[in-house]
Amino acid sequence: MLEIVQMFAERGYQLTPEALEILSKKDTGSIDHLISSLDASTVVVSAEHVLSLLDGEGGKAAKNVRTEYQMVKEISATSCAPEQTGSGVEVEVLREITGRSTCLGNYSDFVKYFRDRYAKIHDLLSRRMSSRPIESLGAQTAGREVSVIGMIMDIRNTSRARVVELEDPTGMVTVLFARESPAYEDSMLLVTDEVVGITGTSDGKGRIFAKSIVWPDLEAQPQPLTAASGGALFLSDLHVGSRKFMRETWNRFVSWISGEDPTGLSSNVGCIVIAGDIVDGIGVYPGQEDELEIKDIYEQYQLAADLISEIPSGIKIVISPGNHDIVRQAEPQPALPKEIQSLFSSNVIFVGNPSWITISSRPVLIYHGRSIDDFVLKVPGLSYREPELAMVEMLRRRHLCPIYGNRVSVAPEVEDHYVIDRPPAILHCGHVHVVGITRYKGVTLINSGTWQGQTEFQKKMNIQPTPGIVPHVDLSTMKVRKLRFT
Ligand code: D5M
Ligand code: FE
Ligand code: ZN
Repeated sequence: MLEIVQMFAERGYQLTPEALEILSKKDTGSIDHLISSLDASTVVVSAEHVLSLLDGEGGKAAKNVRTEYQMVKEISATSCAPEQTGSGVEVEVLREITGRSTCLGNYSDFVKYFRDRYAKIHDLLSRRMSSRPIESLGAQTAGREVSVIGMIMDIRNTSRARVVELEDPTGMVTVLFARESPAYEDSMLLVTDEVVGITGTSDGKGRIFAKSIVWPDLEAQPQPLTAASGGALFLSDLHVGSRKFMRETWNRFVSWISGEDPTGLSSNVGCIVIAGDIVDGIGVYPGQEDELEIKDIYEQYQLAADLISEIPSGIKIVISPGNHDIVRQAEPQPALPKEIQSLFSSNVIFVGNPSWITISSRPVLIYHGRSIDDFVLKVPGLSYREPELAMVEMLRRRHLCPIYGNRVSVAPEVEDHYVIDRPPAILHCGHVHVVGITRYKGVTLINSGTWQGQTEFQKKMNIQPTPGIVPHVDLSTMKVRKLRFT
């Protein structure tokens, strides 16, 4: 027992008695493995930590991302046993932008937007570290260890260091990550416009030699005690109207959800969330015209409404928009317009992008996921093949779209709607057309793939979609299954 406590203490962790109890039954090798997968921000290792990490044994380790993986079994839609029966789950919309947009795009809007982002994330970071205002880094701090919280204004590389300009409401400081310093590798993960904490040695002349970075991150979430029941399905990127929309695969899904399902799993589904790109739209990318089966966007929505009406009407359906939908491109995007909504049946609930809802009391954060394009471009180790790892980066930063002014155009609302101020039970994205599922700090991350085969455009971009796979979440156990309809 003492040996185990020592193994953790040597690496800077404390153990709760419950965690020690569980670990006392494990061999040294697996304990060692567990320690190495702990998040650096953890101080006290609890039983929940240990259980969630043991749960992830056999998972893969990402290059730059410390995540907790849960192996998700891939099973065919006809070979799984139901956990329970009974649908009728409650769906509630908590927060979304529709009708509340305040942005005019003035200079003062940008100032307010970034101030709000800073204030919100500063609050989250302040729970994990104490910091001082940048303006207080005068000559008297020379040679002393200091901590500050700031927004990353610029990142550049020199032959010897990564150089970051950090700003808070009181001033700017230059942070240096020397190539040989332990924080150098972590500094590769920094992106512009995110808010982080930095600890290092001040030179008293406006520079800090960094020792460590603190991200706002999530605390590991224990499994919530609230009882939830039923099942939910997560879909996105139907791209109705595209020649590549997979009608037969959809028909198989509709048959299954309508009860042609010997296992009965479908009968507990009470809610289906669709996270954007309902239709293919028009003029979204060069040469799209040639790939459209339906060239009128209203007709595309009419067909989408017909296809969705094939789902039994007792199931609640939540639709949020994406970049192919008929709403403003700047995010946050409002819900689909009323004239489009009127095409759909009454079991459909329309929300903006992003949105917070609850399904059977589980908080769900829905975001189409355009920022994944920027993450993949800027953070080493991320790719379109594993969109769930980019989603982990959202949680680590407590922000859905930290990088400002790249591919995603975010409107400067007075409030930053992209801050993840509390942990969702589920973060649901799409956009990438690749199914990706993982668990991070107790949050279930789902990227729900697509119903569109590979387009010529995606072929050129080397994007290999995984269409016709539906993630199913059992809301009582939070177990995720992938149902394959191809
Ligand atoms: O996005 C479908 C996929 O295509 C998704 O992985 C992003 C990728 N994509 C979209 N636009 C671009 C550009 N301009 N360059 C590179 N990759 C891109 P969807 O939103 O469904 O079209
Ligand atoms: Fe899409
Ligand atoms: Zn998209």
